[in-house]
Amino acid sequence: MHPEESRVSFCATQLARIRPLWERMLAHPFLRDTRDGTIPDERFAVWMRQDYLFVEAAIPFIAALIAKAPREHWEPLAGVITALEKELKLFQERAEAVGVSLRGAPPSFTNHAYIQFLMATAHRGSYAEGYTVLYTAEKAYHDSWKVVQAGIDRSSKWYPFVENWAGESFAQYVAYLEQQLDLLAAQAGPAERASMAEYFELTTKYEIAFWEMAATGEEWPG
Ligand code: MP5
Repeated sequence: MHPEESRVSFCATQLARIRPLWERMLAHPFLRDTRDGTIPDERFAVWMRQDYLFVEAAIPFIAALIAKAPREHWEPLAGVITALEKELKLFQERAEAVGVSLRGAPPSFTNHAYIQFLMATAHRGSYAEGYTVLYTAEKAYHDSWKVVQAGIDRSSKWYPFVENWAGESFAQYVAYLEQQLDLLAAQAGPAERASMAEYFELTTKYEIAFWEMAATGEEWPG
């Protein structure tokens, strides 16, 4: 690696490189409408049902990452699984509170594709590539829910989701992932680093597609 490159944060470099995409994600009408309290309940329920399935699928994704992880990442990643189980309970609690059935729909086309992408990356990619997807998805959610946090009424029935992803403990978790991903990138060769950059961008596109799916209630072809 060029000596200069190891001193520059991989994450910061990628975020700067794809800034217009990232901004597009943060400007998504789904986030704006949730922030402003104008999101129809049925629209929000579409996201809840789909994200519940996504979070569930994230558990075997993390498990597959653990299989490739260095020893010192086992415990933190096991902690991620515990956090995901807790998150599923948050979805169940909110769903019950507002009368939404979380088993009301199969994964949408976009959700299905995103989950396949997670699993394929964890099983077929390198550890650093899988970790890139993990970081980017978590950072995307943190930044997205920060947008919502900036204006949502604290008494909103959706506020517990804001607290979950925009809160301080999630911010610290994302900062930890960022530091670890920067280390993995510094240890990677140029070819792997280029591929990690591609995964970074692809994951961001899936995140935009996910908000879009939730906002439009996308249907499967056929
Ligand atoms: C996350 C999520 C955050 N719940 N859904 C999508 C589509 N992207 C990212 O992941 P986690 O594991 O719920 O914190």
